[in-house]
Amino acid sequence: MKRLLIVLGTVFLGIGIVAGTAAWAHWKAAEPAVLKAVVDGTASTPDGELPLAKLEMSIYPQSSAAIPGPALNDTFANNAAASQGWPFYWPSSSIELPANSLVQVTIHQYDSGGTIYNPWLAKPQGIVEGSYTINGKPEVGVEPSNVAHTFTLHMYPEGNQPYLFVSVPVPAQSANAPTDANGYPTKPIDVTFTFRTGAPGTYVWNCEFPCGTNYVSFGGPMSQRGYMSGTVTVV
Ligand SMILES: [Cu+2]
Repeated sequence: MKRLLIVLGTVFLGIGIVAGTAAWAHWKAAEPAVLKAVVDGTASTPDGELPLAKLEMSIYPQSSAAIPGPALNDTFANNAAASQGWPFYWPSSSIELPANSLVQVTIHQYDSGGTIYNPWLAKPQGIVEGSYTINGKPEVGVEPSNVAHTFTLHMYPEGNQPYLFVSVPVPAQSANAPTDANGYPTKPIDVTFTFRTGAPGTYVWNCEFPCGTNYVSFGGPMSQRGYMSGTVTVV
């Protein structure tokens, strides 16, 4: 009986330490400032005239003197990001969009890439038809072997929110693209796309290209809010 109590005590202590560490890590990893899509006129749609909001983001292969990267209140993540060169979305992974609007996103892409596991994600999904362009040219997708990252916006596994799913691939910079003093390609690849928001809701987004570390390259930046995942609030 005494031994059983000791075993149980040890198990509960272990659970307590794990839960405590998770709560601590969550509290430390405070979200960056919210990046808001700004309404800039209207656009005509099959549903009539809707507000047109615009949002710009960049993707960098690693931080530099010019672009410090996500400043998380998390020394472990910051150190790993610096030593392993984590890529990140910039200037924020916390996004706010207006409800019942068209949202035009432009991503300035500076990172290299490779082959994505699921070729379905090398094509844009859930966007206004024909709105996907690369450097201003209409495209239907990216070669699955030439993807750098994706911006994949989706729902929590709950049924009480307006449906919203958007996934867009961004192509890789070529390995021999000329770079600047910060080590970034001198010219970004600009990807634009437009999608429609519905009623207010809270969503998450993440990258679906294996750009991280550890198991199937889905660790590190891939599992860290602020780098390759974040939140989307439709208000
Ligand atoms: Cu990525």
